[in-house]
Parts: sequence; structure tokens; C-alpha cells
Amino acid sequence: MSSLMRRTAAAFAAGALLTGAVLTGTAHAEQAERDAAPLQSTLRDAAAAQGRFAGTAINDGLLSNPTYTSIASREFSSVTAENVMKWETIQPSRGNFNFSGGDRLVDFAQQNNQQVYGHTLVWHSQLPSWVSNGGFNAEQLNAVMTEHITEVVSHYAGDVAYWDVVNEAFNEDGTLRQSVFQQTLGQQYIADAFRVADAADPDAKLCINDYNIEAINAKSDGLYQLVSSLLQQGVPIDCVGFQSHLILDQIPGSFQSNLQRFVDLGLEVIITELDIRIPMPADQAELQRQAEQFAEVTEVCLAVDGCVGVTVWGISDRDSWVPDVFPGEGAACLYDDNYQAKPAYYAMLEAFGGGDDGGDDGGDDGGDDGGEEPGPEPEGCAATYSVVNRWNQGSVVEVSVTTEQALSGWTVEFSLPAGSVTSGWNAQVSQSGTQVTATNAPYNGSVPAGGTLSFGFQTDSGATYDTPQITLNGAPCATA
Ligand code: G2I
Repeated sequence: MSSLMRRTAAAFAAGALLTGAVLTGTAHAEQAERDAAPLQSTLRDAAAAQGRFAGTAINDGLLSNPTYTSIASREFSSVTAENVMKWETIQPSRGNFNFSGGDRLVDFAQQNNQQVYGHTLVWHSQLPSWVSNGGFNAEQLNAVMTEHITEVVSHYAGDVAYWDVVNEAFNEDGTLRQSVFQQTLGQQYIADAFRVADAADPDAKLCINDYNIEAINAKSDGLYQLVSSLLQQGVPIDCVGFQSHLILDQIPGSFQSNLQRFVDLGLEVIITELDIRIPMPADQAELQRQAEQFAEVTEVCLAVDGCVGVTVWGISDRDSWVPDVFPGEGAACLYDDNYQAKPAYYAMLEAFGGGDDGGDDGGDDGGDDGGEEPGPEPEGCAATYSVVNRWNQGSVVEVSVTTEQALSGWTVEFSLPAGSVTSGWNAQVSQSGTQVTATNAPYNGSVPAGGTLSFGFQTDSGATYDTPQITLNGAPCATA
């Protein structure tokens, strides 16, 4: 292991513009420079200015959704495979490796100048039954584990910056989970897994990752003992991932001191799977507290030199794992079901030191506008919204959006202030509540850089109103 040669998170976070020096976090000149810099308008840029990465889990099935990918590429500098690098997907039967999903993620990341965070090599869950019930003895299972790690890590050598080598190895009481690996190989499997991964890619950073270890508690104490002993034995471990699947109003008070004690061992720490779930339906007050708590977790990371990044587990509430596993809970992410940024997004952006240059972030006290806060500076698109005809109980509206970037498929969204859409043209126009979503027709999805897309619709209301905020593929547009 040559950790000095390892790529630093900061270098990735800043698109290779910053150096690892920011991790020391002590240089006043650097801090002054950062303070004087203009506010950054995306999570990735704001995080990079602090020498951190801002990550998200990517759902492979959503890489064909332009709304999803535009947020993923614009806002995040690190991407974690939500499922496609897990054992059941990548080696569903012995010796049969399927790298297609992981390769798609690597391609996406490379197109968007993002770091890839590999998840995960050795885990009791999403483990195919040929491994979990294979009846292997210790020697055989060791060979199976070694082969899996070697194949996967070498396939992605140079492309994956971090690996969760061992995932969720602990019980809540701080003892080791009786997975097939622990039962068959004993605790030695953990050190072995790290050594094999290091041999396959000496440049990747190698982490152990778990949940419910954010506080100082029995489980994080067990982990602390384990990694201390691994380090003493010279095992090549670089980092600890704190999943941080949190519950509203339950952010642990000892989070920062807990991260700090692992950093003091010489390790990097990473918030790897952050979400904050709320009993459904979530009301405005809860969403506001959630925002404060996303900011709090971000600030905890920023307060610890050696906390190199924060990854959120999924982009929108619609994509989140939470409602499937915790029925009646949800709204755990930064974006809502319509891919609109929630208060949590703006709070996290601001906590990273970014935001609206106007300096009035969050000044709206939740009046009658649906709780919208000032968003990032509109960039990349300019929209016009023209009511071309209006009568007693109806109106005809034409929307045009000029885009700076070429598009291959588009989604335009806004909140309709009055009435309902009765028909649309040059787009598929649908409405849910007040939210209108227009996606391209089969013939007008491709728009060149600098080009303009247009569509129209009719409503059943003749009311007058101000032009709504319009987004293109999730990004707010300037409106004329
Ligand atoms: O459970 C939340 C996370 C806890 N830490 C480790 C992470 O790897 C884990 O992620 C979740 C994914 O977000 C889910 O998407 O892991 C789950 C499985 O343990 C994933 O769910 C599974 C579903 O249970 C399956 O039914 C589905 O076929 O995703 C699969 C692929 O979509």
C-alpha cells in the first residue's frame, strides 16, 4: 500500500483542481481564498471548495431518465452503485461475472468527471445462495472470496477510487455478525479481504462500511476495536464508511466526536449512504427540520479533517429504498417525487458554503408559495411562458425553453397556478396536483446546444397569474 500515491478525494471532488492539501484544513490563506470566492451553485462545486466530495447512489435503471441523469451529473462529484456492483449481480453463479451495470456506472462517471465509489465486495446480504448456502469449507470459501474480490477489483482498477470491502460486519451489540464468512472463516476473513483487495488495486482506497455506527455506541465501539487491531497488524485499510440512514430528529449528538476518533487512528471517514426518513405524509415543518438535519450532518463532516465526502443514498424520494423497507416512512432524500429540490437540498448546499449569492437563503418563512426557497442561480436554460389566449374558463399556453447544452430527451416541469391541463401538443403533458410535467414527443427530443424546444397546452381556467418557475431536466431556468 502506498497511501501517498493514492488519489485523494479532494482531487476528485475538485475535478483535479485542488490538491490533497485541503485535507489538513489548517491553512488560513486557503480558507481566506475560499471565503472570498463566489458562492458555488451546485453541491459538487460547493463541496469541492471545501475539499470534499458530494456523492449519490445511482440506480442503474434510472440512467435512461434524463431528469435523473441531469441532476446526478450536475450536483454530484462521486457516484456509488446502489446495487449493480453487489455480489448477486456481479457474480450470480460461480465464475460467471457480469460487469455490465458497473461498467455503465463507470462510463457515466467518466463522462461527468465523477469519482466512482465501489459498493460492495463482502456482505452477507444480496449474496447469491451459491455462496451463502454453498456448503463450502474454510479453504473453499476463502478461495471463493479471494476470487471474487480479485476479479472485481482488478476489473475496475484505476476506475474505482474507493471500495466498501467489507459491509455491515457487526451486530448492534458490537460483536461480529454471524455471516457465512464469519461462521466459516472466523474474524480473519476481514483482514484477508482487505489484503486481497489491496493486491488487486493498490491505488484504490479500502473501507469498512456499516449502519448505526454514527453515534458512539456498542456497535461503533466494536468497529473501533476492530479497525485499531487491523491497523496494528498492518492490514491495508484506509477508511470507514458511516452509512447514516438516519431518522428525523434523531441525529446523534456524538456523531462528530465519533468520526474524530476514527480519523485520529489515521483513517479517512466518509458519510456513505445519507438519508433522513420521516413518518408519511411529511409536513412542511418536518421537511424544514429535515433540511436543518441534512445541514447538521454536512457540518459534522466539514468539522472533521479527514471526513472526505458525503454521499446521499439516492436522488429523489421516488427512488429511495426507504418506503419499501419502512412502510409508512419516506421523504428521506434531497429531491421530492417530482425531482424538485427540497429544503434539504438548499440546506445542504448552504452547509457546504454554496448557495444563492443574494445572501437571503431560507428567508421565506413558509408563506403561501409552497415553501420554495431561492434555488441555485438559473443557468443552462432560459424559458418563456406565454398565455397566448385566455377566456372565461380556459387558456392556451405556449412554453419555450432555450438550452445551452444539447439534449437527447427532455422534461420540463412547473407548478400550474390555476386550473387543470385539458390537452397538450408537441409534448406529453401530464399533471399531478398542481405539478405539470411535459416530456418530449418522439419527434422533438433532440435539441442542439443553443436550440429551443416548444410545446403548448390548454387549461380549464381563465385566471391570471405570475409566470411559474420552470425547470428543464430538473434544473431551474431563467424566465423572461
Ligand atoms: O438497505 C439500504 C442500504 C443499506 N446499506 C447497504 C446498501 O447496499 C443498502 O442499499 C439497498 C438498496 O438501496 C436497495 O435498492 O440495498 C437493498 C438490498 O439490501 C436494495 O434493495 C433491493 C431490493 O430489496 C430488491 O428487491 C431489488 O431486486 O434492490 C434490488 C435491486 O433493485
